[in-house]
This record gives sequence, C-alpha cells and structure tokens, in this order.
Amino acid sequence: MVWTDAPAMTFRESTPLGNGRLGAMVFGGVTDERIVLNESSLWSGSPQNADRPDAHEVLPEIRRLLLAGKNAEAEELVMANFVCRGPGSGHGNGTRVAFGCYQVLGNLHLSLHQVGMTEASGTGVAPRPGRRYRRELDLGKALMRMTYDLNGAVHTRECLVSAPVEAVVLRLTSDRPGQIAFRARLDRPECYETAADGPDGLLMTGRLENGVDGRGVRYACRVRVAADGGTVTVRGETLEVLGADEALLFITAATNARTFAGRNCADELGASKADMEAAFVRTWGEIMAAHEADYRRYFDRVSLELGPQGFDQADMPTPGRIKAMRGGTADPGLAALYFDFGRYLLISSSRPGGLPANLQGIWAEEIHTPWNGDWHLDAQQMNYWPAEVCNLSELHEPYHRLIASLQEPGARTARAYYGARGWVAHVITNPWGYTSPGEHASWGATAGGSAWLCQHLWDHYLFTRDREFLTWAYPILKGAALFYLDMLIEEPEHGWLVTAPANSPENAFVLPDGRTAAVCMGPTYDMQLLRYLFGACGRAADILGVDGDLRDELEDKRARLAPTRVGSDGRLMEWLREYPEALPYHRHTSHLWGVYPGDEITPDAAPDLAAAAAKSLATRGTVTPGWALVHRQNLWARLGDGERAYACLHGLLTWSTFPNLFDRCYHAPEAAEARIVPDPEDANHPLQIDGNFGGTAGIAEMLLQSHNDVIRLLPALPAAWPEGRVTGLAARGGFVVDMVWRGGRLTEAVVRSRLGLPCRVRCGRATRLRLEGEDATAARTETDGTLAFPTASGGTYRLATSD
Ligand code: FUC
Repeated sequence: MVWTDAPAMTFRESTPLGNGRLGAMVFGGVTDERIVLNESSLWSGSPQNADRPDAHEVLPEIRRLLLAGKNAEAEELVMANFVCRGPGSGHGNGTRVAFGCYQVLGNLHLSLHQVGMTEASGTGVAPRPGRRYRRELDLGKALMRMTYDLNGAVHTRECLVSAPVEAVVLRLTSDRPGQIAFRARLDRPECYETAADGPDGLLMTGRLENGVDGRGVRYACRVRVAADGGTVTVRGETLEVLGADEALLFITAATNARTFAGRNCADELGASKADMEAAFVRTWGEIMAAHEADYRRYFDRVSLELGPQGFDQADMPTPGRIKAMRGGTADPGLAALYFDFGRYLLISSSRPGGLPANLQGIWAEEIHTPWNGDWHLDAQQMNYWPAEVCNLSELHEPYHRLIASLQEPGARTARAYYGARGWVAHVITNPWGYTSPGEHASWGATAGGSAWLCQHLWDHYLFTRDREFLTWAYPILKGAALFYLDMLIEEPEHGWLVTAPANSPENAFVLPDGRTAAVCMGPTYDMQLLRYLFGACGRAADILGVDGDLRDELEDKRARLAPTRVGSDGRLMEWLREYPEALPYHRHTSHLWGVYPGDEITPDAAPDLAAAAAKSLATRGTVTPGWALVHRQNLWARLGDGERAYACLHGLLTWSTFPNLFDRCYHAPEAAEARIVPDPEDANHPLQIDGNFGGTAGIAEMLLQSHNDVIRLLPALPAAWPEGRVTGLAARGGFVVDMVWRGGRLTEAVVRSRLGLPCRVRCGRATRLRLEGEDATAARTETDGTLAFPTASGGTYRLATSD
C-alpha cells in the first residue's frame, strides 16, 4: 500500500493510475480535487524525413579524419553534415516542431462541498474538514481510495482506470445521504474548448501542433456523471451535482493519432463516445470486479517480502517512510513496495497493442514534457528491463512494435548517412518513426540505438523460446545486423573492425592537445552491442534454419570487433584509445553495457574484465540521476556485489524518489555531476520514470539472474535484507522461480519449468544445491557447483541447500 495523510500539493505527491492508454493522477484535495488526465497517443508533431540525403558523401572524410586521430576536426564535420536536417528534437523542446512532444490531455477539476451549501441554502458555510484524511494506492487492486471527515460525515473517493471498459472511473460516496455536491470542469493549459455533452456530461476537444501546418493530432475527452439521488445539471462548461447520495464520474478519451500502435482511429469523437456508452451502463461493482480481474492476472504473478519482519514501516505514510530511511531507519519493506510499484507502473502504462511506456510512462501534467517524453535509445531501454524477469513478458510487446516500426524510416536513414543496407536508429525516437541523428554531434550522431533495441527482441526469445515470435523478429535483427556489417571499418593499429563515426553516450574525452571531443571510432559500448547483436542474429538464423552465409559472416566479423580492454589504470577502457574522460563522474556507464544489460562480462567467465568494470563503476560514484543510479544498481548486481547494488538503491529511495514513489529527474550541472547531492525536497525536479523501472529490475537482479544459461539464486543479496521470500520471478529458458531465505542464506527454492528445457542453477560459491524428490537421481553437480537437471514441461522442482 502506498499511502499518505495529506492531499497532494503537486504532481509529485499525486496518485498515478492507468490502463496502458489512459492515465490519471489524483491529487485528492478535500474541497478542490484535481485529476490530471493522460492519453498515450497525445503527441504533437508528425511523421517527417529529417535525414540529410547527401550525408554519406562526407562519410569518407569523417572517417579519414578519425583514422588520422583528428577527432575534433571529424566532430566539426559531423556537426556540419551528419546531424539531422531541421530542428530535430528542438533541443528537447519539440512541442511545436515535427518531432513533437508527449503532452497532458487535461485536468478534471472538482470543487466539492461548498456548492450545495452556498447556493442551495445561501448560508455560505465553509466546509470544516475533520482531521482524518487518508489517500491510498492499493497496488494489489490498482485502486485509489481516499477517505476524510467533513462536517461530521465520512466521505470516500475511489478511482481506477479500467482496461476492460476503457475509462477513468471516479466514485464519490458518503456515510450520510445527500452529501455529494460538486462542480466539475475540464481544462488543459492550451488548445482546448469545452462544452456541454448532453444533460449530464462535458466534452473537451482540441488539436495539437504538428510542426508543419498546425493540423496535428486531434483529441476528445468526455466526462459524464451518474448520480444516485440529488440533481445533475450542466451550465455552460460546468457540470454540477447537488445533494446526491453517490456519484460515479466516467471519463473517456481518444485521439486521431496514426502511430505504429494504439487505436489509430480517425474519429476521436466517435471512439470516446462509444467508450462512454459502454462504460456508463455498468455499475461500480461490475467495473471494479472486471478491473481487478484484469489487473491481477499480471500483478499476482510475482510477490516479494523483504525482512527481517518487524522492520517494515508500513504503518507510516509512504512519504514519511522515505524521510525516515533518509534519516537511517531500516525499512526493507520500502524496497519491496518500490518493487511492487514498479510492476504496477508497467502494467498501468504498457499493454499489448498500445504504445510503449515513454519517459513519463503515460503520466504528464505539462505541455512540454522533459526530453519531449520521448524514447531515448541510449539508456531508457531501461523502461523494459523489468518486463521479462518480473514475469510480465506480454507487456514487452508495445516496445517490440516500436522497434519494428523503425525499420522503414531506419532504412532510409541508413542509406542517407552511411550508404548502408538494413536499418538504423540513433539516439531519440517518437511515435512518428524518427530515426535520424539528433541535432548535435556530441550526442546525436551515434548509431548504437538500433543494436540495443534488438536486445529486447532476442532477450524476449531467451525468456520465452517463442519460435513464432523469433520468426517475426528475425528480419528486424537481420536488418540491424546488415546495417552494422556495412558500417564497420578496419582500424589500422590492430586491424579490428570498428564503428565510425560514433560516440560513447553521452560522454566526451580529452584529446592529447587538450581539446575535448565526443566523436570517435569503435567505443567499447558499440563493440559490446555488436558482439551481442551479431551473436543473437547468428543464433536466430541457426534456430530458424535460414541465412547460413550471413551467419558465417556475422561470426567472422564478430571475432574481429575491437575487444573490451583494461586500461593502464585498471579500469575498463571506454574508448578505443585511452583518453581521459571529460566528465569522470558522467551519468552514462555505456562502456559497461557488456556487464548489464549485456552478458559478455561476468565475474565467472571474465574475472579480469569484471574487476576492471567494478573499478570503473566505483570511480563513477553514486551521485547521479535516478536512472543512472539504478543502472549502477543493476551493474553491481551482475558483478555480484549486493552491498554496492543496495547503496545505489538506497540513494534512489532516499534522495531520488518523490513522495508518491515516482523517480525524479535530477541533473546537476554537468561539470559538477556526481558531486552535488540534490536537495530531496526540491520541488523543481520533474518525473522521469525510467528510474522506477530500472530500480524495479535492479531489485529482481539482486535476487535472481539467468544470463548465459545459468540461473543464479540470490546472486547479490545485501545484508539489509537478511530475510525474505519471493515468488514468480522469471528466468531465461522458460523457468519461474520462488525462493525463501533466512539469515542471508537461501533455505528453499522451487523452480517451475514451463517448457521442459534442461535447468542449470547455482547459488553462490558456498551454497550447494540439491534436487529433492523423485527426480533427484537425474541431477548432477558440475565442477563449479552448478546443479544441472532435466525438466519436464509443467514440472515443479524443489531445491534444498547444503553448505
Ligand atoms: C539521456 C540522459 C539524460 C536523460 C535523457 C532522457 O540523454 O543522458 O540524463 O535521462 O536521456
């Protein structure tokens, strides 16, 4: 339960609800309620071709300069010729350009209680709120519930966003009859008109900018009220309910956006009306039952308890728990709550057939969301890190469709800039198929985005072994691989194959002459991405029995990619040459991609590289934006260091988390990065949701890992969680794992096999696992302590430990 004892003053205290497409943030004011409304396709902008068709003509010269070590000169050329045509993302302010911006749908305002008293009786009596106020988000039901006393009556407000009926539904009740009285209106910061919609409803409509002729996406948002007792009237743009026993408000919305997913209806008025008609005939009980069933089929797959028991501060309001933890109070339950909240957010912002969760998830109160609320492709893949391990594999689908949608525009971009086959996406994308480089050489012209995206396809296959999915995904993997095959050049010193031009997102380095540059050849990041992609594409071709020649070529070129190397200072080298970083505490840890989310560097298989990665990571520090902090949490988990993973999570919870548990978007001035701990009470930081998702994945990664064909139980358990229980985490190969631990040691584990594949499982160095029951004789222990046994599809396997 996330709960608080005060109404929200700002968005960062409000309660988020969503069904994947529609979002609501409930503020919970007693006499002034505000509900921020969202619709996932409410984007300004429009499809555009931002490629420079002749860019490839300067490619040889850029590469010549890079090969000659003239990075600064190469960067100048990139800036002049190799960025996008036009304003690109508008430097993060894309509201009025074609790139566009994810925007708020609107606000539903309710003025409560005064209405009846001032107008009906004319007394003007001000409401006297009692002291008992509670607003909770029930993560088990995806329901907001608030109660408060007013003038001697107990009022209850409940809100949910239903997927089965495609509506936000708000219910107001009281323990005394005739107490429900309010006025409702709809607005948004710009581009809107509201009008009456029949005798009991309002309609808000408008049109966004498209960056071309002003004729962008249209939207419609409706509100309609069903009251028990009392009266309902609509006057102008205001809807009024007086003296009712109970009121149900229904809110529906639609847009006419044509994107790669979602509704794509041409008639937003009709769609929002049809939704309203379908919802309005249902009772609260019906709506609630269907909503709960729909939500729980996702949420109930996993459960997590972190102890020791008695250290859970669940009786304290959630904002108070955050503060108490900041002050040193132990509260393992807060991490478990954060984990549940992350799963809740994914279920509420990413549903099959819809658009994927963006940088805001789906929740935004502004017209201009930070970074346009887009999909950044050099770190914010993190939104989908929890999808597989948290057993929410279907919710990965919207992201897969985003990836598929980039093939066509990405093929145009590949030709224009690199004269290459296949497709490429650079650093930013939107629902309109943006694949061109960004508008600045220092961050925008790096081509690793599509390679990283492809990991989400292959990893989904590794978890599910869904051959039909792989058949669908293979052309996407192949197109990406073909692009990089064409893009690689040989560097003269070692004869390695490298990408050029490139950069290591979004860091820069100092050249021997003291100048700073970002543009380079073959950064470690790209090389790790390509080893992964070429390996995955080759394996996929094998599995599907296609493209033998391509598989051979990928294997050959993969072996010639520049390797991950350790520098003279014992850290992993971020670039091909040992340049000093311009920003040693930089938020991105791109060169550690091969540790996580990649899998080429593990303490078991590559201990030297793992040690160097740990040294790099330790140097980067722990003061960095929330998303970067949780990236580090996942990295430490993969390196088997539970204490340092926990330190990152602790930082996230104590100074990078808003009272409502959303992650804050905090950036120190670049040069000072990692040195200024932000003021956790600073109200100016907006939401950036990737930290929530990455932190959720990081908690799972501390408890269970399954890369490189071994399931690792409790690989990075911190001392702060000596006791616990988890059920339902998913492992690659179609396994589902439950575990119980005490005194920091595993006591029981159950592995369920969905697909009947052989299972290999390990639990640290000191703990030996054995299989119990009649299958025990088929198990064998490998030299490194890994327990291996065959499984049957649908089989359940109990593991016990012996030290
Ligand atoms: C990358 C990061 C920023 C921010 C943005 C959305 O540019 O470097 O910190 O997270 O994405």
